[in-house]
Amino acid sequence: MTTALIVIDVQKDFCPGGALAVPGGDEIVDGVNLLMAEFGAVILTQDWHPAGHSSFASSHEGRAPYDVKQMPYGPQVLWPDHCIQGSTGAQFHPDLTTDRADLIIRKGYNPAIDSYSAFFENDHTTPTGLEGYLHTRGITDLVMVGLALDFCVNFSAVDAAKLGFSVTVREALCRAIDLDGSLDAARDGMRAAGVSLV
Ligand code: VGL
Ligand code: ZN
Repeated sequence: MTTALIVIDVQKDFCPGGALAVPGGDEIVDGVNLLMAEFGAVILTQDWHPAGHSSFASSHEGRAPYDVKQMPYGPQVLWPDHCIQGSTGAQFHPDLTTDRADLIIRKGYNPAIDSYSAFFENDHTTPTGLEGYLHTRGITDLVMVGLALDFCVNFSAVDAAKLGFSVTVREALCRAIDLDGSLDAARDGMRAAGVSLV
């Protein structure tokens, strides 16, 4: 059994002062750095959108951030512009230890589809390649931490469990956006998928 630590989207735009700040997002950084020492494999994810991405409210006439829009692949929350490729906001939090990362997987680069999950775009079909990477390394167990608990951590954990990985989410090293009950719904969904919340 090989376990990997997956650190989700610990980026400037998801921390206080960022474009899509998750309350307390920066508070997890020191703990995440310490946790890395316990794992033989560390993988970081990075939200990485082209300018004008379809998940941005600014890309849709008459829409405001946090509106929900029906997309061909289902409902999509419209976000403030965030994590634009090459921007300062897309950078990892400056205190995050990135040297330990074996792999940095970027997601959300397809202009027409958002990708909360580290495994599939929001159509739940288009893969990022992470599943194959983990399988070929013989990794069967995953521990997940990061931002935001109710969006990208949630979608990544549920997809991983559905793919057959054993998944643990360390809630103390996550922070949530909590939009209209999204945190409670995420917890229920993760538990139903067989994710261990500790
Ligand atoms: C995320 C909203 C939009 C996340 C990414 O990392 O949870 N949330 N893009
Ligand atoms: Zn995003």
